[in-house]
Amino acid sequence: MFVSLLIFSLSLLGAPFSSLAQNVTPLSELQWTLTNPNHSISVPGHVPSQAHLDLHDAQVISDPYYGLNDFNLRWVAETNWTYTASLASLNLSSNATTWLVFNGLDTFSTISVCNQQIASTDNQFRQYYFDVTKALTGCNSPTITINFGSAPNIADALADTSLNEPWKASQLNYEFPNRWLIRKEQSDFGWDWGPAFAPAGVWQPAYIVQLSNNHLYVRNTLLDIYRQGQLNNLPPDQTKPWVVNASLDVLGTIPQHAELRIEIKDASNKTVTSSVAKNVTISGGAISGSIVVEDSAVKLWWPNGLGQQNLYFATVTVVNSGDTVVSSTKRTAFRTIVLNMEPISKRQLGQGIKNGNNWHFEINGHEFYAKGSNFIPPDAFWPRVTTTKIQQLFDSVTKGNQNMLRVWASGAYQPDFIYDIADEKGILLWSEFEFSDSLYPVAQSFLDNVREEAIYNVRRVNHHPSLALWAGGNELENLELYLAELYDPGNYSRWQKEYETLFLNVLLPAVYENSRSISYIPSSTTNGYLSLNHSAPHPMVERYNNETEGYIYGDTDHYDYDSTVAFNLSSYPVGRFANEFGFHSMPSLQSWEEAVAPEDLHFNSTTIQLRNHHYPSGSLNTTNFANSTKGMGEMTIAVELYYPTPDKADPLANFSSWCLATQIFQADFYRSQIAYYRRGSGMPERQLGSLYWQLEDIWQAPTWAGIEYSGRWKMLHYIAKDIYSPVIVAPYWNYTTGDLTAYVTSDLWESVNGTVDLTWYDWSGNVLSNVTNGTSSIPFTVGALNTTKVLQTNTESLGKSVDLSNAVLKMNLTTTGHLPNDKTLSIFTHEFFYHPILSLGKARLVDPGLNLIVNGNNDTTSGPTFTVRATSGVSAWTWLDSPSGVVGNFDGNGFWLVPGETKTVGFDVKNDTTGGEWVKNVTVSSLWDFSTP
Ligand code: BMA
Repeated sequence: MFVSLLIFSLSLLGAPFSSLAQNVTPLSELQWTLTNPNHSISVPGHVPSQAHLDLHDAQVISDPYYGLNDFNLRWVAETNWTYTASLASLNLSSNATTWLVFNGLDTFSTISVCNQQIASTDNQFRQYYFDVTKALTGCNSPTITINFGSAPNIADALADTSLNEPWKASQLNYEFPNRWLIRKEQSDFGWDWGPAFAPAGVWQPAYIVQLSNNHLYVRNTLLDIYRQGQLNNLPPDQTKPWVVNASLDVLGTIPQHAELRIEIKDASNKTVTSSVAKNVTISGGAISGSIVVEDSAVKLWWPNGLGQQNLYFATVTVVNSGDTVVSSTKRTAFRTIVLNMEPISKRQLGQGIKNGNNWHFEINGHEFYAKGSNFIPPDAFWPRVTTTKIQQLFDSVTKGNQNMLRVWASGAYQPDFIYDIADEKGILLWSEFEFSDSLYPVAQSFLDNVREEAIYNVRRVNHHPSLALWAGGNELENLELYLAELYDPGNYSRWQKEYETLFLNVLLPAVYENSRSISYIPSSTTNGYLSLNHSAPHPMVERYNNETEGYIYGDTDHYDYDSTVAFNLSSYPVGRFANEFGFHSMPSLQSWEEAVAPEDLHFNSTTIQLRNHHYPSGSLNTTNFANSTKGMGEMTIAVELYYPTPDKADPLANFSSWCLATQIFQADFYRSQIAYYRRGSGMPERQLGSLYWQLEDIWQAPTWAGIEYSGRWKMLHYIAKDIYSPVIVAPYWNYTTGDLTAYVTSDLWESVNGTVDLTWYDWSGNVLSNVTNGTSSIPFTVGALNTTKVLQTNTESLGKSVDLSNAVLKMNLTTTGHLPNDKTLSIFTHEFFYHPILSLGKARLVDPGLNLIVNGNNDTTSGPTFTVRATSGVSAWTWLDSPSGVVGNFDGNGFWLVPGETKTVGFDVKNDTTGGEWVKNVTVSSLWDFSTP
């Protein structure tokens, strides 16, 4: 049924209702039809939606994620699609101006109303709005038609005609080519973790807006909250009051003498302040002004684990002669977040920090350790990404002890609801413009298009306290410019100039001219700037490779698919911040079963190989198994190097064990790196962040993800949760020299005392009394954001008295302290089992004799818990597995046990289709089970 939304504005000054201000109808309420060019397909369509989703709903195509549909459905991407609807039901007023407002069209559309062409669009990331009053005049049976051209075909056509083709050798190609020529989600054309559907449709909400005379419609709201005097990228003076700068982008004509009123309310609806804005300006369809809010009037917003997420509501109202014209309310908060890239100070040098520049975030003036991962598009089809899905995903983020996600630069700008959830949960979103792994065109029309996209999105999301940073794009300075210099030195200055044109001259001003609260970097991985001068025409001069020997600059990324060096600590980069690093693994059998036919469930079946896109085929070629085989081989080699290899009689059980084995290597490798980077907080590099690649899956495939498409946690997410605990103990082993140390590392903001118990066992669980300090209790004090050594020994000498293949060191830490901004005293514990032999495949594992007890099966409120006990040997990489039919996660997993030890964990159910029966089918295994039949 069609329901029209009548929005009245209630004056904050107490005036009575004004007359009809706006009539806003979501286009989702129309009856849409989707057709192909020859009308052989004509099915119900939706807004927001995409052609693939509507075709699947109408059963024209099967599930796009099933089997090899990534390849089979290319015809959908290569077809033009038309969405049509009648506007007859709308009762459009003839005394009003009528606008079409689209918050997102994907991508090449031609829009007609009453058979009159209104406009064409070519940017998925822009908001478009069109006055359609004339087209509707005298139109008896009004219709709207939106024709979407095939993005891959248009990109190819542009490539044929483009005079401004960026340098070819720099362009990483996945499946469909020429992605860099168009402003559409770059991973829609394929990526090394995802499919290539290149969908088309109205992917964001859209509206028909009717405005009677003198009324306005707010199409975008900018709120910028910063400390007086604050400048982008520089730490502000925290004693200054807050400035709340507001700016409304509107449709309609802003009255010349309009005022702006800004009211701030707290979460309980209590007014904090309400004042008329100063410095009001009206220009370019926007009205702007600001107020000052005293520091003491509001509470700060903090990220997860660092304090509370205090939220406020800001209402910005346009007032004309005492009457409210229009108002807009945004939920927001008070915080400063800065990426500090300033030179290392004398004070820092005095603390033992190596010279160079800083590269860390500061929240409300405090350094903190950024713990997290990289967030890719959660689905190949955005319209089916639900609030529930993101809430569950972000719950996993906070449960995983993460406080920051890097929103990777070639999906889409996140919709507001995703920032809203991050605001509530305290997840900082390092956000990026959508440019990745390519140089990009610099034709004027391309730059103008990008400028509009950037300004719209910067203004749209700036009110969210979770917004942590804007980065120009992914792997540009460190990879694209590096490749250009390496392979095309003769033209390097051209490529660098073009890069600066886009990333320093277009994107940087889009941030600096609309926000003072957010930092900007041109590239995700960067050595930072040589100079920053906000008054200069080009404020930022990049450092590039202008380095002084022995100094440390910038953030790092690290990928090494030669697993022989995976645990060689000297192969890890030393930098100030690790913004991505990783290795791929298989998803669980349960995830594979969602998407792959039973006969294809083996490691190198055609379907599984072709769903593995590391390494990408680089083209539309569906017979290129060579690259996939290489990626599958890397996983196999790593397992063979470090663990007993699965060898089960039942092929499905064997496949499942192999999937798990690849996850164990992945988790082991990431844990080693995270422990290393975190220890760097107390080392000369003063390393203050690790964000691994990648948080979650876009579909069911071998990827770097820690969370599978359904929400199921891989080994990685459990192990990351563990190693991101506030205070950790971890070993650091040079297996060539035998030098073994252990450090306690803390990201608390206060110094804490505690003990680490160290006990050597053999694999049967006997304490090795012949090892010096076979068992010992080491007291420690670890400073705020610091590390301290608790063990120094050598495994070569240890090997003289002990069979290293039959030895395990259990490290057990306990301390008490306060989480930042938390008055309650918490107990922090952490465990690490170290083995002085590189390959567990050569360790003298024994059957741990695992028992599993299900407690409180009938408890429907807190759910059951699971107690695991080892009875006869050390249980390595203990794995609780939940069956198909239930999605959720255990509180902990992948843990180790010595005989007699138990561990009890709960399970958080996200989706249960078994009516509780799943509990009976939970299983437990350990590394030992790989070699049992
Ligand atoms: C980096 C990322 C992504 C990529 C990942 C895995 O290159 O920035 O572009 O998917 O590693 O290869």
